[in-house]
Formats: sequence, structure tokens, C-alpha cells
Amino acid sequence: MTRWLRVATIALGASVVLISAEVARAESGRGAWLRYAPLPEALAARSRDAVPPVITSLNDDSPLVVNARKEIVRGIRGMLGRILRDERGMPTSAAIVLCTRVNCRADYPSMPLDGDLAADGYALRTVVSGGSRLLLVTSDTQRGVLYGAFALLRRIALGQSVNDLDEQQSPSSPLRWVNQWDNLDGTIERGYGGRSIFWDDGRARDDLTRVREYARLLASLAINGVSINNVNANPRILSPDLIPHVARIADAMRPWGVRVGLAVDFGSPKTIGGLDTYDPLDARVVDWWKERVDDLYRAIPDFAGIVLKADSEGRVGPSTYGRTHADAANVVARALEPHGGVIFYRGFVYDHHMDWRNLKNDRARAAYDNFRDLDGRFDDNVIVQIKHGPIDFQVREPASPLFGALEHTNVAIELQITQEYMGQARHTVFLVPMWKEALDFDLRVNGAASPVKAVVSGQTFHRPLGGYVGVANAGIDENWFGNHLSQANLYGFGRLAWNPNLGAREIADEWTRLTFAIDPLVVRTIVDLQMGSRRTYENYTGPLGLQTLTDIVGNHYGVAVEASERNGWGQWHRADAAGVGMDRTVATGTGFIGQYRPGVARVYESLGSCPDELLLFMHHVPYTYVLHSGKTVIQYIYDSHYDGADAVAGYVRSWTAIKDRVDDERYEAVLAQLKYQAGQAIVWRDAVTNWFARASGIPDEKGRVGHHPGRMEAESAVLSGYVDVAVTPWETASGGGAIECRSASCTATFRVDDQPGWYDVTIRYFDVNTGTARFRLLRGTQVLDEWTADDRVPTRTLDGSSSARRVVKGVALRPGDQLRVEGTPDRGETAALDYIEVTGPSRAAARSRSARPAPKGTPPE
Ligand code: GCV
Repeated sequence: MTRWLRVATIALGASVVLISAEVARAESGRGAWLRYAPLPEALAARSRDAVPPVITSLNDDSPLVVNARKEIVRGIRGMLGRILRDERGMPTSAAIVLCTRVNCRADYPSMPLDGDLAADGYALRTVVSGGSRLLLVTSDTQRGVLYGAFALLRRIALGQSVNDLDEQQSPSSPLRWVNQWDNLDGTIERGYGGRSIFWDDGRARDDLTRVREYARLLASLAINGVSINNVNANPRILSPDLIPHVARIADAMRPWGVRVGLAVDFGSPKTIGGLDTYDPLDARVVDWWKERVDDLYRAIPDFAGIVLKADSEGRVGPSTYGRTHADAANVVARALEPHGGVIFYRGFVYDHHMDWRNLKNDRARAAYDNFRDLDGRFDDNVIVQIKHGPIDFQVREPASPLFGALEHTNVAIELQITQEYMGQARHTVFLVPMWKEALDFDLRVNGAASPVKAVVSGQTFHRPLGGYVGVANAGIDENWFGNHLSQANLYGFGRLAWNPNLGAREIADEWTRLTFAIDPLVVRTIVDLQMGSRRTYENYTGPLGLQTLTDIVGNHYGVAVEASERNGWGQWHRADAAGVGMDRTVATGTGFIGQYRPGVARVYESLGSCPDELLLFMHHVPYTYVLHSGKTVIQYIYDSHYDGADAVAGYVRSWTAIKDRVDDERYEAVLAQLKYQAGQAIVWRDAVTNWFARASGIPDEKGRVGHHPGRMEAESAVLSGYVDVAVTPWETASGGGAIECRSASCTATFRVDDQPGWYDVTIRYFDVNTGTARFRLLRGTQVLDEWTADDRVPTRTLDGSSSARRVVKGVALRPGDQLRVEGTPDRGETAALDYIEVTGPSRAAARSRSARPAPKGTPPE
């Protein structure tokens, strides 16, 4: 159902056109950027004139070209309200014509179809033939025709002209894959958008509707491969009974040009193959891989290939037999090679039992140390898949030095679309600006400009294969990722894989127009929010190269500053009373910096030239060290956390300004998400700043850290039933502790002594994932608010992840008022409370009254 809401004026190129924007009342987000909403009338009218009334394809009824035709019909109908005539063969009047160049030339020998197109590239051209205006969508492949169809629709949706088309595009790299970390039982490792669309209960889902929809979304981004199971692979995936299930999934995706691949377990020859070894050089193992792969191709002739995680995080690998990663990759590669398949061998290999006491140990070195000496020993259908940074998708890392080191090996960059360390879709973080930094990172190979994007495209080292792998983890939730705004990350990944030279803002702008609205205020609001969101997240979770200060041995979500320390996982920041940061220099540290080419290493090695934003990734410095910005490290840590939390509060305000300009359903969902994020940002801010204040002993020069006007600790309230409890880690609760209710129901009563006025009352409580505790806030006997703690955060303990905030706005208070919080536990959830905070205009006014200089003549008190 839709309604006409308003008339808006927007600038279109040089001219100003009056448009009407139609806003749908409710959208689930399932259509993502392919929703084809009606265009504002002025734009629609312009495109209607340019779009011919007929669509046809030449000599081609392949499923891909049929889908391309259907997609254009669907899109034009949705956006322009016109139903094209769907025909076949030579057009007799103006038409959109879809064809591969071979098929086109058969009917139109004189058609201007020249130009270099890489595989999957496409051309959109307006030509006149036999007196008819034709809009040609051509490619050398059917997949490219489909991509051209999506490109044409994107142009129309963005309000760009389709009058005299002469556009030709080729992908930057041949391999553009997503990985799904889906388990066969239907769960997804690090997935935040619900259960698997592929698997359930050990088999492919009966209903693969969402798989087809996902393939369509991927095709619209020109993604041509997907591995459909977790890289922490269940060996069963290669068992004969599972192959028909994989084949069904491949059938569902094939009409969209998306080929299916699998992640496998290297121990499979032994675990499911009945052999007593998985030694890659053992002839029986060689045969086993060949037979299994042949079976796969019998069932799935266009099977795309295999992803392999070996010798990492507990997965078995070639080291068991003293073999190399090249041996492991090649045994699988040789089985795939006769069929044209490829293997992505993951460069994410490191020891997670490192001795943290040894200051020379460094996980960041691992990928380079494991792969550098194997350069040139991988077969040509092997691609080493390298995470963009040397650690693991942290909020700030330099690009992996391995990109600059493998000259005779195919490589792909692995980017994480799912927001594992980036707020798990509960926080809005647009990752494209971060990926752009990695792709534009100049590796200075032989002293010349050599950005990572040129290495992965194969250009720098003249490699035949290379590309992009995004860990997507889309799930079955209506909006795919658990947060409407997170969809922009999959969109951005696909657009960059096609063309890494696109700008981050350009991508955000496109995505917003396609997904939400073309309304300038909506576009500006969402694009600004998305563009600032990564820096904001970095500001409140781990600035200056500290990495995401989260619970790295647990859920990777909430704040836990020391979780990274004193364990073997190697995500150390080494903060102590004297200083902070990992010394990775060649001179005194782990030597990691020496893995870069000299032009890069020089910049990082010297404190004078190391950029502030990576300082603590590269160097260990005292808290009083002065940054290029002129601030001390400690003051920057304090300031950035306050800035980050303030920025998220600003997102909530700017979002409310577009109410009624986007559909209600998504408006409300994003509002709730941003409000939650605003609360969490404060939780992070307080935890990290308190932790560093205690560690460094240096106060915040602005007096904010540890001072919270209006905050009253729950432990100091008058308690009935509630008991004190220590919270671990200490910094995740104000004052280090909280109260929890271990009986049927409890109360905590706070006395307010503020000036009479209007206040906001914030209650910080804990919401674990075991039950649904209930809360009420009362002033005297009047109930001001009630709510349930029914969130499903990934924790059952009181900590940073389960911290939640409820804000009750506009409460009239007088001195002597009693605010009472009633908590009713449920199934192990103890209705725990941390504090309440009474803030707002009346308090600010009272503060500024007391800060005003005394009028002249007033005697000092
Ligand atoms: C699939 C990180 C994640 C793991 C993931 C691993 C990987 O360690 O936390 O969930 O495993 O990376 O990329 O293999």
C-alpha cells in the first residue's frame, strides 16, 4: 500500500524539477536495493519517454537472458508504471534488445559492437537500425547481459538519462565471490540476520525461495560465486548423501549466474573417506580428492570451486605431516583443474597459543611468515585469500603486507561484510570507507605506486587470476542482515569488487537512492550517517590503532578492554600503567613493520611519520606521548570516546528528521537500532575511558571521565530484595558493580534532590539472553514507564554486551521525589540494574545558573 506524501524540489543536473515522491507505508527490506519503487513523477516521465515499449532477446532463451528480460520488465513496471511488450527475435520497432555479441552479430552484422570487454563485461548502447531506435544490452557472456540489464535498471532508478547510451564496463577482477559461514544445522557463524537460507537440520532447506532471491541480489552486483558453508567446515559436506543437496542449491542460483562452491575440511580423506591419513602427498589422498571432486562435477557441472581453511584456529592442515600450504592447496587444485575449478586457500593461518609474555611474538606477522616463502609454488588455479588486514577485521588495521609479497601467486582480498567486530549489525557501521583505505593502500612495490586493488586484480604482478571475497553471512531475516542500514555493506562490497575506483560516498549515495528514497533530505541524512559511521565506531571502540577493544575470547561484541591480553590469541594492545600499544618496529619490536616494502616500512617505523590513527598498532608509547594532532595519547582516547558517543546521539536526531519521508516500518526499525546504539556507545565510552583513567592515573583534562552529573549508582539506592553483585570485567558497570534480584520481585529506590523541573531519567540495566525480565519505573506510586528485557544479545552474563539503557523523557521532578525501579526476574535473568541518571534541560539550567559570575555587589558566600 502506498500514499502520496508531498511534493519536493530537487536539483537534477543543471535544472530544477518539481517532483512528487511516493513513500510506501511499510517495507520489510527484503527487496533491498532491487525494490524498484515508483520514481517521482517528473523523473518517471523523463525516463518513460526514453525507454522503448518492447523488450526482446536475440537467439537466446538461456535462463540468464530470460531472467535479464524479466528483470527489466519488472523494474520498468515498478519504477515507471509501464508494462513492456516481452517479445523474441528481431524487433520491428523501437526496442530494448538483449543479446551476446555473437548472437547480436548473427542478426545485425553491421551493428557497432566493437570494444574490449573482459569476461562478464557489458555494453549499453543506443543505436538506430532500420529506422528503429534500439537500446542494446550486450556482452560476450550471458552473465554479462544479465549484469547489463541490472546496470540499465540502476541508471533508471538513479534518475540518470537512458536517452543516448554509450556505456561500456568490465569488472576489475574475474573472481567476485561471497563466502557464507553457514553450518549444516542452519546456524551461521558470525551471522546476525537470522538462520541460514541454505541449510537446516543437516540438509538443504526444502524451500529455496530465499536462495533464489539472494542469487538475484548477488547478480545485481555482478557477484559470480558463493561458497555456501562455513570455512570451519563440517567434513560431511563432501559425503555422497549431501551432494544432491548442494546440487539443488546450485540449481537455484545458476539462473542468476552465481556459481556454487564449498568450504571443505582438510582432514576429510580420513574423517569421511575411511583413509588413515590426509597427507597431501600420499597417493591415496590424491585419488580421494580427485574422486570426490569428480563426483561434485557430475552433479554440478559448473561447480565453482573450493575454499580451504587449514592449520588455523584448530582446523587440521598440512603441518600434521610436515607438508606445506602449497602441498595442501595443490592437491585439491589438481582435482579441480580438469573441470576448470579454483581453490581459494585462506591466508588466515596463525598460532592461537602464542606466548603473550614474549614481546617479540606477534600474530600480525603470521600470514606473511607462513606464505612468503611459498610464493610461486602454488598451482595456477590456486588463489591465496588474504584478509584485508594482518589481524582479523579489526576497526583499524593497515593493509596486510602479504599483498606486496606474493609476486608469483594469485591472491584475493577477503573483506568481512558481516559485522563481527564492527557492532554485529546492532551498530550501524558502513564499511566501504574502511575497505577503500585497504584497496587504495599503496604497497610501494619496487618503489612504484602499487595499490592493493591493482595487486588483487592481477595487474601489479601480471597474475591470471585474482579478486574479491566478501564474508557476507546473509540470513533468513526479512532484511537479510538484522539491520536495514547494514545492507549497504553487501551492496558496497559488490560495487567495489566490480570497480574499486568508485568512491565510498558515491556508493552510499547510490545505495540510499535505490534502497530508501531519492528525496534529497533522505539521501543527505543517510549518506552522512553512513559515511561517518566507521570513524564514529572507531572513536568509541578502539582509536589510534588499538583495535576493537571487545571481548575477543567471547562474543566479539561488547566492551572488554583487557580480554585481548594475557592469552595466546595475539590481539594484544599491551596497555599497562606506563603506556600502550604494540611495538612492531624492526628496531625494538616484533619486526612486523619490516614485512612491508621499504617505502611503507619507513613511514611506519618512525614515530615521526607513523600516522596517528595507526600509532598504537605500530608503537608502544607513554600515555603522555603527543600526537601529530597536538593531543596526548590519553587525552585523545578520552576525547574520541566522548566524540563517538555524541555522534551516535546525533544520528538519532538526524534520523528523526526524515520521519514520513521513508516508510514507517523501516523508519521505526532503524530508529530503534540507532537508539540502542546510542546507549551502547555510552556504555563503551564509560568503560574504556574509566579503564584507561585507572591504568594511566592521568585524569581527563576536561573533567568528564568518572564524573557523571545526575548519575546514582544502584548499589547506593534503598534496596528491597536486590543484592549487590560485582560485574566482570569491572569497567562494564558504573562503579564496578550492579544489583540483581534473586527473589520474585525487587525494588531500588532513589531519592531525587534536584530543582523542580523537567528531566530525562535513564536507567541502565542488563538484558541477558536467558529470559525476559520485567521492569517498571515509578515516581511515588505513579508508573512512569514499563518494559521488558527481551533482547537476544549474545551473552548470559552481566557485562558490556548485556548492558542496555532505557531513557524516559520529560519527567517532572521536585526535590524529595522518590524514583523507584521495580524488577521482576525471569528464567535466570535477574532484572539487574547498574544506575539511574537524571539529566536534561533543568539540570543544565541549574548548572549554568551556578556557574554564572555573581552579580556585582553580591557578597561572596
Ligand atoms: C569462521 C575469526 C572469527 C571466526 C572465523 C575466523 C576465520 O577468528 O572469529 O569465527 O571462523 O575468523 O576467518 O576463519
